[in-house]
Amino acid sequence: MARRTVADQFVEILLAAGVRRMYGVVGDSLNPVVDAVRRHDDIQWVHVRHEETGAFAAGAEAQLTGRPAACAGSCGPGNVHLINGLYDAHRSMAPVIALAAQVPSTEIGTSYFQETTPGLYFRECSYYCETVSRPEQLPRVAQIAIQEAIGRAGVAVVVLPGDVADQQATATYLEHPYRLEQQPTARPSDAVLEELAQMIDRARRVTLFCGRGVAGAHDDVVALAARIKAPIGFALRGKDWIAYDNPYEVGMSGLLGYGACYDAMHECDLLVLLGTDFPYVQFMPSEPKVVQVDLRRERLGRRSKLDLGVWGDAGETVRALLPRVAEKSDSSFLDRMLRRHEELVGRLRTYAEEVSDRRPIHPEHVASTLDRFATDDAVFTVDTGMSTVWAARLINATGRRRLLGSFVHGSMANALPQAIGAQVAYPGRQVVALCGDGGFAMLMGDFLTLLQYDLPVKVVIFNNGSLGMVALEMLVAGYPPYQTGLKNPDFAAMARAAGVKGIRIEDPADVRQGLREALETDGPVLVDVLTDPNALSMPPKIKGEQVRGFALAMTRLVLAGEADEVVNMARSNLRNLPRP
Ligand SMILES: Cc1ncc(C[n+]2csc(CCOP(=O)(O)OP(=O)(O)O)c2C)c(N)n1
Ligand SMILES: [Mg+2]
Repeated sequence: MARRTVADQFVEILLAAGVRRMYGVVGDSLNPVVDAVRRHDDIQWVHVRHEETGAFAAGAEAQLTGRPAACAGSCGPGNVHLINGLYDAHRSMAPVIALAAQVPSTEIGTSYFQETTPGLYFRECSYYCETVSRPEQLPRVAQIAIQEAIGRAGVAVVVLPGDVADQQATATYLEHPYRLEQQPTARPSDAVLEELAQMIDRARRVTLFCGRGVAGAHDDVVALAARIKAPIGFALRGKDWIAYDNPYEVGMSGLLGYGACYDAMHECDLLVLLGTDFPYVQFMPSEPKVVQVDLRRERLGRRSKLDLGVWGDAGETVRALLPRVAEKSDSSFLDRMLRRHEELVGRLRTYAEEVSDRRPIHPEHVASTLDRFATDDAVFTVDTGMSTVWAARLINATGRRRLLGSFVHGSMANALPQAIGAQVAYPGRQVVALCGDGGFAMLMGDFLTLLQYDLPVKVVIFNNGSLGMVALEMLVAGYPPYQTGLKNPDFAAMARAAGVKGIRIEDPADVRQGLREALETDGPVLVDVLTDPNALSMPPKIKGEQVRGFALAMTRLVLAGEADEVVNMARSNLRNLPRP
């Protein structure tokens, strides 16, 4: 019988915890683990071209499936490369087990070739990071790592020297059926529920603002809104869970927000935050009373003054609250917000329609066409940058679709790697990556992973020849855009040279046909759409100083002899130019 190694034991423990994939790049110190993966049927090694991609992909898989996923990097540089993706996974609450291989245990502490100290640099992007220095230690370290990842929802790192991984497994491990689906009910105490019910009963205008914590509670939240005549707004991470089949929806707040959400949050007299850690205090109102409901007690009150902090699961709280609150009869606030929302969103839709034949191609047209043609259960991954704006506003939730981005960590180049994780986990599902040209080029090597595994991801590049979002930030802050231009290849030709179908769209008349063809193709496709570099987006509410900043930047451009640029910018953005 073959020798059972520490690496085998590690893989078996991962399997028992529901891990089905390990994303990474092989390397000397990792060989025992890679070989153990090879010898076990139910776990697959997914060979990426950059470890950062592996970490993003594992994070995406974990977010979509709810099961832990794993990634791995060889000693030193191999696992240093994991870092940015792990930050994203950790901050997105994705249970990811990262294996950081280490130099031989006898060499640790000697400045050996490739030696690093993972415990130092994974500290901030994990709940747990421990080194296994003897075979007997592995079972419990692996077990604890998994518990930390699934229990606290984040990253756990196991540091394993190659020589230890290759030793005979000695200790037996503590068997433990993980029962990943179990979820305890966390219902607030009766006293707190009663207090909240009274606050709602006393209020005249209530707004509900939802985050990711309302996942699974759609119908309950909508029922509460119906009962208390409350508009429902959301943060981007709440969109998938609440922005469909919802007659009370008033859109999204935040820098990328749209619709009447901002108004509903500011004009209510009681704002109820449900399962959201929405980060921007600038968008929080100061007038209304504020209640926050969150399962994570440490998060209560960290973004806004609170009149009541409720420790509990959002869905449980809403369900327990429903029979306790009185039905409101006055729906004038709700009606007003819904009317305003319809008007604002109508404008957004009409705009995307009106610009459909504009040259250069307007990105809104591309996003809304994708929304129209994509399947009902598609997974969209969106790059940090303007793609996130277009998706947030124009890709509609259906209850079955998922929208993944780097919404908390805010890293570029996330969309392609996340699409890889999504497609590997769901081979039959439509996966569409909305990429910036800057973001795509940043981890472009992993386009080849689509080829490697024939992953049918549809990569749509919003090729505006610019680090567009930063150009906008510069303008708003009063700097003329500098070092934001990108000289790009014909990405579609590049894809074809790599053996992948490539479609280049330069003419607005080809957008519909090109995207439809891409979505209908069986294998991977890259669609390179030349989009308007001047398409900017403004937050729903703009401060006076930002307007002045924008004006100032325009003036500077004129003074620098770039008046044409200003005219182009204004032409492209008549809809968006802020009104002081
Ligand atoms: C790793 C990383 N580097 C830099 C940034 C700062 N940043 C945010 S968006 C952006 C520009 C993205 O450009 P592109 O991908 O072309 O998207 P666009 O905004 O043009 O649609 C930059 C540089 C970041 N968020 N992450
Ligand atoms: Mg760009």
